[in-house]
Amino acid sequence: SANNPWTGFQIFLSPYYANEVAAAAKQITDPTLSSKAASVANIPTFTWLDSVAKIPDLGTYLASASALGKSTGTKQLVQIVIYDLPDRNCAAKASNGEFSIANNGQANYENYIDQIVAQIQQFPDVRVVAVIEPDSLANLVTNLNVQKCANAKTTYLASVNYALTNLAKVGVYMYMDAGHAGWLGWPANLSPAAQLFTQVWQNAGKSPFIKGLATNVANYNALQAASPDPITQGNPNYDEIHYINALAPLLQQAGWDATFIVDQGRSGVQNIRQQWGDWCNIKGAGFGTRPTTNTGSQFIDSIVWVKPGGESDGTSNSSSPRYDSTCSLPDAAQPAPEAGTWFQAYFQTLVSAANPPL
Ligand code: RCB
Repeated sequence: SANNPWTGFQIFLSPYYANEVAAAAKQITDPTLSSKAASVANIPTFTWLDSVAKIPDLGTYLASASALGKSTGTKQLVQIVIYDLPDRNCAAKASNGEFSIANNGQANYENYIDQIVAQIQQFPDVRVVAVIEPDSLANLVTNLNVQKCANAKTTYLASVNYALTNLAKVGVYMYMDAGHAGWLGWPANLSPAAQLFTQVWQNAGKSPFIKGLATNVANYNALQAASPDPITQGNPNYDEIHYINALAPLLQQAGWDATFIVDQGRSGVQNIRQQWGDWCNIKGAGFGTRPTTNTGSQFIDSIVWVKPGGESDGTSNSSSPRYDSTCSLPDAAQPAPEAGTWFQAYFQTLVSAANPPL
């Protein structure tokens, strides 16, 4: 726990999410539900830097966190997601990004990282923890049959390396995204995944700031399921703890004592999906276990809420350029707005179905 980046720090609450939640709670007429909804603003989530335009917000948060740390005497920790790779989200459409490989994407990405680094180095008293590029390396493990992923492979690797090496220089604690139990946790995917992650860690100089891996980001799996969801179809790694317990030793064999963080923000209700690969605005989901470093596992530094619950996974509007048919499946809540934008009806279900209750 001395190596746990959260130890001794208080998590700085994202003002952006707190505002979204406060506005959402005001729209709820039932007073009990409304006050439960409002309480979500006190639960820490991650800030997704999913475009260059969001970077100035990071500067504002770091300045506020630094001032708060000084006035309260409790050091602050800011949680961010690095999420702007060129040809982002290569196997799906809902989260396509602003940069393309064909149009200067790698240089644009390096500039994006440079701008983040420039903000962070101004506030050495604020600790920063980052999730690195959700879905990207996982797509390189399982989706090289998709043309866009095959084409992106060298750019993803070079860009992730740039992010890791440069963020390490300013002391950012990092967890690379590692999909989830129902993706890389299949026995056939485990060792290719371990090989890729250890390779990336080695190529980035084995920095101690590269702590390990983040799992279940924006997904719906339990950390510890009471029993296997039928959709897990015999996968022995049917929840995140089994996945992590299977993956960690493979990383250790390669010399990396990696630790994990696990997103449980929307994992409160289980057995609600028709297929394990379904990921878009799953109907009936509830907020899950609150963020805590009391994880019950030597491998897990913290349970976290990476995906801000209430923000959409993708639009169900089939005429949108970012339409992904996954968002129209029978287990997807509809109508759903564009990825990252507020989905009021969905938020209300997360609140009422929260487990533990709010
Ligand atoms: C991403 O989608 C899905 O996992 C595995 O194959 C099997 N068996 C979105 O693109 C993820 O569940 C596949 O290898 C192997 O033995 C993002 O936009 C799904 O989560 C595996 O690849 C063995 O019976 C979104 O942000 C992921 C597949 C056996 C993100 O999800 C998708 O892969 C898995 O099947 C059976 C949020 O998590 C990407 O292709 C599904 O079970 C299957």
